[in-house]
Amino acid sequence: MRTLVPGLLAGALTLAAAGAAHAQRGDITVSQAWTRAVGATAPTAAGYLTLRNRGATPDRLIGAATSAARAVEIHEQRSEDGVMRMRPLPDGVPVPPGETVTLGPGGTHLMLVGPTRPLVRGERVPLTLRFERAGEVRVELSVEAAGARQPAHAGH
Ligand SMILES: [Cu+2]
Repeated sequence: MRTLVPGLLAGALTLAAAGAAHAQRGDITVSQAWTRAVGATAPTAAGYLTLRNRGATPDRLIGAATSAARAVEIHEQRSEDGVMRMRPLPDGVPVPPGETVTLGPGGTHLMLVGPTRPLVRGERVPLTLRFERAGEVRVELSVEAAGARQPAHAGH
């Protein structure tokens, strides 16, 4: 994944409306929010995004919700004895000051449990993230192809 020039990122965020693939609230910015297309009967869908803490105080992603799924859990995924396993992260995801944390394939991710409808490639799925300090941040997951390994607009 290419890295955005900080100045350009700040400019882009100023223009971003609430509910876009980029969002900002307080010291927290959210970008590269995406998921994959799934059918109506899929038990789960994964959500990925990049979190940045521009402030001087630690924050933490503690929850999320979307109308497109029954629940959203925060999972970590790791290989144990050669087997990939997922488990919920009850304490959420720390976002230390000045750092960027990426939730992506093969690692920490959001798990949309029980999608309430098909997720169609090209659409955007509203998602509300809840942070310990920054509060609620509304963003949209862009729905990529079923086998996508990264968002189509990575590098914008
Ligand atoms: Cu999971």
